[in-house]
Amino acid sequence: MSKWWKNAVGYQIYPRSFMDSNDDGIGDLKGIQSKLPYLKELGIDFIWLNPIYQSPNIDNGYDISDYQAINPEFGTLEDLKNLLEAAHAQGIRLIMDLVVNHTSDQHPWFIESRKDRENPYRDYYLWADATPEKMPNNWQSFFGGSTWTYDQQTKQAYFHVFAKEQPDLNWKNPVVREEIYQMIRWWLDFGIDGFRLDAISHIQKEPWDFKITDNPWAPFMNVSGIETYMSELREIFRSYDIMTVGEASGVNSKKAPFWTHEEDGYIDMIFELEHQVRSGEPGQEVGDLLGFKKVLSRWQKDLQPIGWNALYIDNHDNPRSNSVFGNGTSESASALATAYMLLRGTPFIYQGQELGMTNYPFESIDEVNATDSLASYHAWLEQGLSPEEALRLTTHWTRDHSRTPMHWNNFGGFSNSLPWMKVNPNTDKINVAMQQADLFSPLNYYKKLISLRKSMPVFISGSYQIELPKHPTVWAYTRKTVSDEAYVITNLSDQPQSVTLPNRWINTPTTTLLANYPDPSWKKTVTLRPFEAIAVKKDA
Ligand code: ISL
Ligand code: CA
Repeated sequence: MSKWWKNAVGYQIYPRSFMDSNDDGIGDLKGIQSKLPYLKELGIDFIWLNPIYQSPNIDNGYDISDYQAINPEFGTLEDLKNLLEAAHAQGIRLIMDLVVNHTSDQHPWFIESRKDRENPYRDYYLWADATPEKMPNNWQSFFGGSTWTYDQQTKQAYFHVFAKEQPDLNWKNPVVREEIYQMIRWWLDFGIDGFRLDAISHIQKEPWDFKITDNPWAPFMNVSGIETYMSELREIFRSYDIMTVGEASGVNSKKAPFWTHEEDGYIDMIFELEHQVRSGEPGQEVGDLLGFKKVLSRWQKDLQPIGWNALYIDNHDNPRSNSVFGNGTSESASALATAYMLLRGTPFIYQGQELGMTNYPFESIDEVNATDSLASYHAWLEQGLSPEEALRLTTHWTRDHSRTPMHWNNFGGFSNSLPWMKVNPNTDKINVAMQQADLFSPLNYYKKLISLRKSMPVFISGSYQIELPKHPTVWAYTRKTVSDEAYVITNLSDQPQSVTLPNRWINTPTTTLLANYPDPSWKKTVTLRPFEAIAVKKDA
């Protein structure tokens, strides 16, 4: 199989918020197709689409009621075929989200399953004896509250690690696995180029009497026995020329090399969730930059001998990195871009990140959409907080920040009618049209960065060595192959930072590859300007 994804740069599209072609306020497949030239121009090689399947949208498509049908809000299967063909014609591949830890409670399997205890679909899900007062155990779901919901009809409870409308599938049941595998083959035969595997490390659970000690998620995070299911998935994946990236929290950097081993790993790469380090109480959380740098460095090191990384700083589940780790400026957007895009792995750009899009200034709970955020708002109210305070605590770190519509121009340009989520008012300052016209915009910087990455093999295959490891705000590293060396330094703070460069970096002639300020200085002691980024190569 070719390893095309090693040189590739991916672009994550949140379909609801990318481009609306029919002015109903919801982004759609035709909208995405209309923006392929934009993506081509940016230099990306593949798209990852967040779920577009039929869904009651309790969790914006992560609650699927039919795996083989497209949510009409997004279009039809025909539209997807057209998008796929148009993308392929431009040399852009397309991967889809595979959500198989759970389905929607509206999936026909679950509708059957909850009918009676003897139903043939009963064992497609996880049911256990319970009473309305007493659940089978005290495990907590990711979205708050018990992992169990009692069902009056059959007087048992069913299990869900996310919302109660997202019942977990019973992977222990071989019939369920066969259904899932058939569905996967159906999509691969349809011609898609791979999958992002949602919440894949949760498919195996501990026995219900497992006692939680420190980690509340331990009973369903990479639990032993998962190897069987992953090996079966590998069998299918390896028979197609595709890429797979697993969202696999709990698969740590010591285990990830085996999961992503080039010859016999289960999948090609992993989205680790660890580097999103934050500290502080709710409502005051801040990104922990030293933690961010340390975690990413550890993943670089641990996956170096075998294994491969998926690199990202933004996605649909987190606030905008340019607000969390940056200060909302073009400089911080390009510095963060430089820091992560020149690491070893396959970089992903989340829509709008290439513009340096920022967090949304929430003013009302009506602007909040994410299920977990709404749940936390109501929990704060129940604790007696005022609506203003509850809103502040909820929205400070909500994933909704990244889900507002894409900024195509001064007025948004996403839709001609009221969008499903409000457009960030700063679209008049941060948008595609303006940045295309500005040579020094984050958008144009991203283009240069992408083409630099692709033109120099050292950024693909070179080893990673961190420099100044203890520096709290400067991230510096060396990438090295037998024949080439590149040095990358970024000041990830809004203050000037004076640093002493490693001797190896300055005792040799170098050429600047890329910088986000004019006239970068390169000598023993340099004072880096706020969010300054410099990449150089050692001369041959
Ligand atoms: O493991 C976790 C925390 O340590 C969880 O965060 C979990 O892995 C993650 O939240 C899963 O997210 C994905 O699945 C969710 C969906 O809401 C998210 O948008 C998606 O990215 C349920 O399908
Ligand atoms: Ca639409």
